[in-house]
Amino acid sequence: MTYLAKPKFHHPAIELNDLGFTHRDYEGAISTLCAGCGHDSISSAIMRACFELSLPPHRIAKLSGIGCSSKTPTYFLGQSHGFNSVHGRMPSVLTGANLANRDLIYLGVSGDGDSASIGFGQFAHAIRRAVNMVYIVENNGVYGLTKGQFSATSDRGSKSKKGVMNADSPIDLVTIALQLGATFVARSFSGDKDQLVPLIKAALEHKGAAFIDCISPCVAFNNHEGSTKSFDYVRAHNAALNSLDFITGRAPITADYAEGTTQDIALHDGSTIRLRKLSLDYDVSDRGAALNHLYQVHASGEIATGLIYLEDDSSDLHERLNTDERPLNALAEADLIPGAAALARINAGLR
Ligand SMILES: Cc1ncc(C[n+]2csc(CCOP(=O)(O)OP(=O)(O)O)c2C)c(N)n1
Ligand code: SF4
Ligand SMILES: [Mg+2]
Repeated sequence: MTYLAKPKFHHPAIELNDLGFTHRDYEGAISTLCAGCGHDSISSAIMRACFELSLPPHRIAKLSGIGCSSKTPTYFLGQSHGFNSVHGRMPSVLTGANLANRDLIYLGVSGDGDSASIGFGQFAHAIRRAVNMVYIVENNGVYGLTKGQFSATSDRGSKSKKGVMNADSPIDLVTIALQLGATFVARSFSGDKDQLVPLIKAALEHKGAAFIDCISPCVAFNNHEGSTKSFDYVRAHNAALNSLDFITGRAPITADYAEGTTQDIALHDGSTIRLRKLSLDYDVSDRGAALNHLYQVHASGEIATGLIYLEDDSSDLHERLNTDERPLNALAEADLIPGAAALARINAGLR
């Protein structure tokens, strides 16, 4: 048996969402990851975000590659569609699924090995094509599943558990996603649920490629002194730019904040992101400034977290390709084989 089903008993007064579901309806099998693994906290944040947004579980498709991180979709959203693909190939499988049926909500879950090493090209193309998805990298700086080798996101100078120094320069997926035109870019930490849950909610409501790099310490192989992805290191070096509240039409937030410290961003679906700025001069709508800021924060040994970039007037792959709005399985034979006259028209248009 590769996974354990969770018993479904719950307290009769358990909280219900707008669909009448409890958070138990968003759970999956019992996790088999190491106790304390950051990835389990991210699973729990995903479940919380989907519960709070009242998303119908059967409208969500979760896709992953290979790794401890990529195993996690088994442990959440047990009633959603799921596809555990090949190492580094999640982005192309997700792109294909999304092209076939744009009506589902796509959640790609990957690791730093899965996305920054073997799947680096796949990651890049899914982001630049603006596939409508939430793409989460559970970033622990190692290949956890294969026993802790340095991954491509491991910082230069950081030490392995056995004391070996990493001499290679790191790949920062946040910087790459910004350069590739991602319209929602964030970084968070598995140990900061208050920051992570609203970020996931906002990403789920975003149209286009929403990327979240979530630092997620590996307690078995990368949580020691000398690592820059350990719980202690990230807590001590977390340079949060902002924290946010995700406000749907139904749940306005009334808390008072000092003038100039908040910024409301209206989204397509009528909801609002309320940014509480911790770094007052930071502008989430300035891609160039974001890249510059990331460079400076990294050079000072800190880790920039929060909502790093948002382009609300975004588009997605379907809009760019002008595809039919109906899913492929809803198209009839006459739609798929329009006949000789339509072919002649297309050919004439190419002459
Ligand atoms: C094609 C292929 N190459 C290599 C492997 C071996 N392998 C399995 S998981 C993994 C790395 C996983 O690292 P990451 O994506 O960071 O996930 P983590 O376990 O750290 O969450 C590797 C190299 C594989 N399964 N398939
Ligand atoms: S090996 Fe590391 S990444 Fe894998 S489950 Fe254990 S703590 Fe998590
Ligand atoms: Mg990893």
